[in-house]
Amino acid sequence: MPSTPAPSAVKAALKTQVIETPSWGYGNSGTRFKVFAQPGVPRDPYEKLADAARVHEFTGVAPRVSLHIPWDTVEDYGKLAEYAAERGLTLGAVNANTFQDEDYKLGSVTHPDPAVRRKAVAHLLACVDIMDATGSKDLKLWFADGTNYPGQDDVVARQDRLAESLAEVYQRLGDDQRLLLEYKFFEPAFYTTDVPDWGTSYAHCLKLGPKAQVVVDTGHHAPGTNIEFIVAFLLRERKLGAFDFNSRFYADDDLMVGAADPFQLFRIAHEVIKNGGLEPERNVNFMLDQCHNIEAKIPAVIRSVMNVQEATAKALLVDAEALRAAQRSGDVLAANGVLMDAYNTDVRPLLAEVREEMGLHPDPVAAYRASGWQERIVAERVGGTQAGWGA
Ligand code: LRH
Ligand code: MN
Ligand code: MN
Repeated sequence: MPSTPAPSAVKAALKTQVIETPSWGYGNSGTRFKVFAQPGVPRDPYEKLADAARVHEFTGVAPRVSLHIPWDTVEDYGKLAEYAAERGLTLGAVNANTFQDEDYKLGSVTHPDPAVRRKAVAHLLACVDIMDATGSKDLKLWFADGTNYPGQDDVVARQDRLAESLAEVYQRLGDDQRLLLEYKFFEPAFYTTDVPDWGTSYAHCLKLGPKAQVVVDTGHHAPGTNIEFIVAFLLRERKLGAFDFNSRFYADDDLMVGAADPFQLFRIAHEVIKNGGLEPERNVNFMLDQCHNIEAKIPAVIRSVMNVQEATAKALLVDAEALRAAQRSGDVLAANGVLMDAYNTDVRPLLAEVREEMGLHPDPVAAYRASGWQERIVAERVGGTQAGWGA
């Protein structure tokens, strides 16, 4: 007999999910060809938080904001955390940036010159100081390091330098802080990348210890890669630290999550749910890593949060018992049918109910548009800054 999960349990689970939004998603961004500035965008990290607070106000599930250093440099990080707290927010992952400095042309933590490596590690350690001040728990590392030409550098020596640098940063972490290592298969390096895939990230994290975990950025894989398999594997190994959600048609497009392939997002969410990834003790950080180059930014972040919720809701609706029974009996079509039934459910009414039960408007984008915030920031903020990305 089918035993679809009780709506009350599905709703309760949806209310516990936290989606962290990126500070850089609120600023102007673009491609290497052009940045299209939008009126009213934040001029400093404080204004980014003010916008993030609107996303949380209308969705109820986005109370944390990732920072990117130096894009979000401020004098006093304690003050920034207080400003966030006054708006019902906390500061989330601190993203280190060792990819926009002249010195890093040949790499940062894997650079052949020890002086450059020192500079890069010093930046990572400074990011942990910032975490101490903001109360952030996650140090998120993505390295642009790699080579463009065969023979350019010794790939194994680069792995050694990477391991040594990571170990020094790992030592500096507090008991409740984590190092999250993100991988990406290419760009900006085009021949070798020092952390190109989950296996490389996993191997380094394994060696570092329990406070090191892998970040899966959904836009960082070759076309056709089965991302949900990676997610399932890492959850099984207790090494999935976080997601950077976005979607891609071609490469690292950073489009809104769920826009390009909502079915893939559902398959990922299914592995998350099935393997305990939503349980708070697993501490998987569901982050967005997106840039809204041509669309209105705040509503786009709201839509992205909703897209993650929709995929999660569908995954929660999977009839796990029926799925297991079909799998045990080798009924391939029935097993696949169980997943497709969940995927094909329109969960929007369920999520509208969840929001109403949380005291929110059932349609967060409409509520945002009616709030007058956009008109206010357009009038008040003159000379918005560019997100570091595309700068
Ligand atoms: C790299 C990346 C990484 C950076 C962000 C801005 O492509 O995904 O997470 O910090 O983009
Ligand atoms: Mn990312
Ligand atoms: Mn990326």
